[in-house]
Amino acid sequence: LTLVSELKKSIYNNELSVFVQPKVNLQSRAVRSVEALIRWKHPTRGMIFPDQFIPFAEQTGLIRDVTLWMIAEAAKVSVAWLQKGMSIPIAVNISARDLIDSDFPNKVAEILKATGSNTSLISLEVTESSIMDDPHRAKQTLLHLSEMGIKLAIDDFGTGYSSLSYLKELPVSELKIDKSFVMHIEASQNDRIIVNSTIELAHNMGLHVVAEGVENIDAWKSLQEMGCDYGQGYYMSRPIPISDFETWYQQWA
Ligand code: G
Ligand code: G
Ligand code: NA
Ligand code: MN
Repeated sequence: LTLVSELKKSIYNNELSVFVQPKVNLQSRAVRSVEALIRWKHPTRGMIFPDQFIPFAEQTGLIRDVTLWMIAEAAKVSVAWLQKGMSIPIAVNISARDLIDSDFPNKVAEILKATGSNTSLISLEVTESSIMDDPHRAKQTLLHLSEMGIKLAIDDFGTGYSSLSYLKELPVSELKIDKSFVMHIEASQNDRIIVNSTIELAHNMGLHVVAEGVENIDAWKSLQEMGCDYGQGYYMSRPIPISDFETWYQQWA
């Protein structure tokens, strides 16, 4: 069996699963939201991480079904959490392929309607580079999603080649600084300079900032001093199965 036919089946065979990692307010420690991260529990190969199959799903077009599956799962979980009083937004990663599909926003709307989930509790993360694949079409899709009330984040900021003047025109509310700049913030003065100016830039553009790759308390403190709004990383939690999140959340509070 080829990976493509296996991946196609995985969607219907319950082999895909959702892990989550919290984004936390660096001043108050409050949990702001979670990012949903896909995992493939392959029956014989074991756990397959997204880096090993998402690029492949993108090349074959299977990513559309994968993305819609993730959004549907996130929407269902969001409804269940809300019933328990947990009003925590869930962010799903989308791909370049999704951004050029003019019907994508309608499909998202259908899923949200069918699951009865609150639009404001589902957000989407888009990498810089996936936007720059086809900036014009990406902008149309993002505008449509934004008009539906969906919050949007720019992911992996700093690793792409997007022009800031272009990003300024997009209806995004969050900028995520790539973990490669944050992980060595203690040791590298260059990284500190990059992170600091990115925070300032984002704030000047009216965006809030999430630093990814927060691995220890020193990084947290440096980011806090720089005025970074939120952090995400191993120091708070590794990505965990979504069913474990409630326990983590209770312990964190
Ligand atoms: O979860 P992990 O840290 O291994 O994620 C590795 C990469 O895979 C990250 O860049 C992440 O954004 C991406 N990724 C994780 N889940 C999804 C998903 O559901 N859809 C897409 N398109 N990318 C994902
Ligand atoms: O590209 P994206 O931002 O979606 O990447 C998320 C990826 O980063 C996931 O693979 C996740 O496992 C990983 N990740 C999350 N927190 C940390 C961290 O603190 N350090 C490192 N090295 N990786 C992290
Ligand atoms: Na992401
Ligand atoms: Mn990222």
